[in-house]
Amino acid sequence: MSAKVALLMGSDSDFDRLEPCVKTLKELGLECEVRVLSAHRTPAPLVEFVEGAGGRGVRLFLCAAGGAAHLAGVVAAHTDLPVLGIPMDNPPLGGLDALLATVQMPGGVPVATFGVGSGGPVNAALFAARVLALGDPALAQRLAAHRSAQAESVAKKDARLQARLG
Ligand code: RP5
Repeated sequence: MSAKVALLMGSDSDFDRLEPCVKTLKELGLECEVRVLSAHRTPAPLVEFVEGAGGRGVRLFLCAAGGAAHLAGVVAAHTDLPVLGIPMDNPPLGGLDALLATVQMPGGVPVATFGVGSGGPVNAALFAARVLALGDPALAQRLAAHRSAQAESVAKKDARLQARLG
């Protein structure tokens, strides 16, 4: 069974900002289950999903939530798989609330927390791929190609800037 990632979000209102995460996972060839499941609004279906995920080949959870963001912590409380938390930058507090709720876990309940804003969802996807690449040489090669392409794109941007500056 190939390794799968589960991307959970607390609300469909989070999805637009998570599309770059899904896109990055797809570019790297990772299979992904994407679900709206809330620690607060659908607690029982969330736990059912988490408890069944390992049996379906899920090897890692990405959990995105805003506000009082308990999603990643609740998932981590119900699994031994790695949990990556993505705090969403919702109004009125701009994501500081979600960042603190996701990062400040009690000892014994690990959640690797990513940044607030557009970098967080992409970096969480890349980090998930790096973890899974430890046991998947083909994925490791795709990650290396992705990093090279990124460097080339920055070099092109620099060349354009130099041309503009004369
Ligand atoms: C969180 O509450 C969700 O992750 C979302 O960021 C936030 C607001 O949800 P909606 O009221 O937009 O459904 O659980």
